[in-house]
Amino acid sequence: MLMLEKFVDRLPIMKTILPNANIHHMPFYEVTMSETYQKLHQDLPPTKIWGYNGHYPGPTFHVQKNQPIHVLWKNKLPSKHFLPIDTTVHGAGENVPEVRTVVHLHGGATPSASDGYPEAWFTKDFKQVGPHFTNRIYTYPNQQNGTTLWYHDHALGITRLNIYAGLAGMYIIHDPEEIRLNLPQNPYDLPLLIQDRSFHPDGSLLYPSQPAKPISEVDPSILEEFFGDTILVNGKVWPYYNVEPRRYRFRILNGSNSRFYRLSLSNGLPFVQIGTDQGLLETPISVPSLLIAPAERADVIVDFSCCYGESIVLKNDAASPFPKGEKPDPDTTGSVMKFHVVSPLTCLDESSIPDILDTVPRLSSFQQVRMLKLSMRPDSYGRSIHLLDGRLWSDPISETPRLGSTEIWNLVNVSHGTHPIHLHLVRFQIIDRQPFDAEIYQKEGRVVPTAPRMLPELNERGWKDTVRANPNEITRIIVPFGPYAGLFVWHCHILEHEDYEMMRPFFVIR
Ligand SMILES: [Cu+2]
Repeated sequence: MLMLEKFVDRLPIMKTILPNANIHHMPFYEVTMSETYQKLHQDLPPTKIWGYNGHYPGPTFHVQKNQPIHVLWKNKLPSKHFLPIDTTVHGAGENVPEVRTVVHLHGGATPSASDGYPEAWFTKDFKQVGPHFTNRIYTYPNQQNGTTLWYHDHALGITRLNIYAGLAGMYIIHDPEEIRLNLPQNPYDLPLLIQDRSFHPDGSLLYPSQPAKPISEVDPSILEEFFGDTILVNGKVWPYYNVEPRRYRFRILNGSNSRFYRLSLSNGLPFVQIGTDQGLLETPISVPSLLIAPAERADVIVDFSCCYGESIVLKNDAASPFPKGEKPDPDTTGSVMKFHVVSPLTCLDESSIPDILDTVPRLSSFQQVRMLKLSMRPDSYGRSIHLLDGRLWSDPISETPRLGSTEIWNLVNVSHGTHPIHLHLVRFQIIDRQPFDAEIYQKEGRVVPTAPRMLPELNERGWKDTVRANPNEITRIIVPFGPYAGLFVWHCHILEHEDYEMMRPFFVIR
């Protein structure tokens, strides 16, 4: 393992992308995926990455609520992948081009044709396209609550590798109504995109071609999970950031392949969480630590006004795999970044945190209930394969909610780890979680609850698009299906699971 000095590079803030043109009063953006080299740490040679507009992470979209935009995503990547492809996983066989891309706006309420279906992929200059490809230009309506979304690659069977190569960026929907809340604003409103990576000594990205217990018949082989030994924020290894003694708003995104984080600040300062994946909470929730699974977002305020002169480490103590794996080493993956409260106040901090942020109407009526098992079994090589409802990606569509209807999905996790389950298109609420008897399930296949239903954490009681489904628990979510009909996917956001069968299509019918 490469030992890199921590907190020596300043936290970069991704550039804001500007539209190339306006078409019929709609901003039109062009984004080119390309290969380039980027300094990820002062002591590392430049690292080969794949970036949107040549940057890792990609530029940030700042869009206005109810202002639709068009985006042309262009693939200018090489025809060879630089990370190890396992041709035995779904959609990644010898019969498809090695480098395929398709962009998904995570959390976007997006029509099907612009949602980035995993088989709507395209190669360089659209020379080849996948079976579900229909259109080059995507439309994002932005008719949803102001919040932090992110865009990333979603090509079938190689999503974990394309995102690991660098294909991810932030997308912030600004609601003009939010101004009345007087929350900290730019330059005190900052994105923190957290990812783990490993490196070869020459600075190149290290993604193992074999799991810890190698599979001799399959090379390269997919891993059950990937955990890097180095933490990056906004594309820099263990950065630092000089802050003023005032309130900051951080839009935290876990963009890691498999790693969960339980974040805390070394001086005990709390996070005041104001928003979840899909928008503001009803009231601010002060939490000493913040658990965040792959693809989840947390919108938080940190008030540094008390700590002028202090250096504060953003720490992580989540086990990997979560929750039963190893705890991180405080010297490496147990640290994320450092804040130095050393900058003088440029002006008085007049921001505030109001007691009431928004209304989140509780959903209660529903038309359909589904029991969906999250399970695991060995494949023919003895590797773990994770399944949704016991089905493969290629099995016929089984979830066909009606447009405008509301459903309760019971996510029954009979596997060993927490799966962050993400549904495209929709936002949902977590109703509760209930533990069940794992032994009875193993012996008889019956789900017998062992304790009462537990309400979600206070900071989970907002609109969500990704939910942590813990092992030996039934996680119930209530989901209004809309605003569009059509073909979408739901999946585990541990990318190594998503790429190996833990993803299913669903079809919203009219
Ligand atoms: Cu999973």
